[in-house]
Amino acid sequence: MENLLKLEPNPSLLSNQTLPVVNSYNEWDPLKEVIVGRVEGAAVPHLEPALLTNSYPNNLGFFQKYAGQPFPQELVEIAAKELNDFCHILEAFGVTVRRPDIIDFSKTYKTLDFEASGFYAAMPRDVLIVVGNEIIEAPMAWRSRFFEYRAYRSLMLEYFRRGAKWTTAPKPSMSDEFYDFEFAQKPVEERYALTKKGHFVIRDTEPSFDAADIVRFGRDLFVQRSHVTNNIGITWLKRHLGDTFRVHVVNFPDYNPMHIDASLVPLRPGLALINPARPCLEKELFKKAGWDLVDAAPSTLPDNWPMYMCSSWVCMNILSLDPETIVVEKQEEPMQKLLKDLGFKVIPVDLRHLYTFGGSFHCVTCDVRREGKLEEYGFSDPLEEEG
Ligand code: DAV
Repeated sequence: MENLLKLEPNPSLLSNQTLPVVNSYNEWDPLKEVIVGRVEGAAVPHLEPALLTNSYPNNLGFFQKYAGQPFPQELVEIAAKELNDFCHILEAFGVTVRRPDIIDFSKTYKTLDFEASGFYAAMPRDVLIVVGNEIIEAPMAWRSRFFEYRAYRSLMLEYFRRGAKWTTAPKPSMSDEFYDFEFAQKPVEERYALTKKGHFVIRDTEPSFDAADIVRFGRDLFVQRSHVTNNIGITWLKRHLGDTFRVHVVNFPDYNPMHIDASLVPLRPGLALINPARPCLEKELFKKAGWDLVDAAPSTLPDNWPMYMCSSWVCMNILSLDPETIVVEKQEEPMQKLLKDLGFKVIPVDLRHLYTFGGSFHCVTCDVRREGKLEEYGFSDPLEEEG
């Protein structure tokens, strides 16, 4: 099959190539430069509608207690150490590591539409996406994340001065009309039932997306509608990227959706992980393109581990150093075994305390530069225009 022939990377063509300052087309090509987030300065957001929707009911007490204050210091210290150690490991593999500025996110701010305090710069994946040679700042949908881009501005300016194409997608006003307050107040089961029918906490009044709702497979990008990504945001992305890229909307039986990178994770051309608890509804699309979808292994995390922002499926939120080498959390032995059985070299790294802040290796990074160029991996045009 012609499609499958295209799946082989050709290292000899790539090794001596001079890469543009920003260059990343997929999640697996050899990694050269990466931004790794920080927890220093992290603050606990107020229970705004979108956060209320995405947090789990047993965590409400934590948010009520700490809203507007710095994250408890002992949590910050241990997670900051894990991140620093992760950076050193990346450097040992020859990857250039960049970090955002340290900002005090507990400061309050006021726009013409709302008042809030901030969150953190721990998850560059949520704010930034590199599509080819362009770096895009995502609009974001939480009031507490409105100014998060500022932690990355000195890096963005540097990349821009060095020749990068830098875009900021329009930010929603985050005014009261943008959110469905009634939805956010409903009991969790009612919200899930409504989300199953296509109802989300943000409305379609203004474009919005988090970069982490998008996953890159070369020319083809997959995006999910979520509590932070709306249809008009997806339309903005499609129109902005034009014909060079194809944006496909995919769906998962995830009724509290926020970010696609614990649901669909490509590992190398022709192979992706999916989440067995919320299997992709468009499996056929991948099969037709010659891709195998493999179920991720569940996390080993104890049930009582504090998880304020995400599920334990972040065990599949890995970072690929190249199509053969993957960073996996040190205590996620079943995930490690699965990947080894699939032929990967696994690098186990501690990051469990970072889970408490809402993510793992993919979330805490933004790959600014990978070797490689624009390729197709067997997919066809999206069937119908959405949004
Ligand atoms: O499964 O809870 C994880 C991604 C967080 N940025 C989840 C989504």
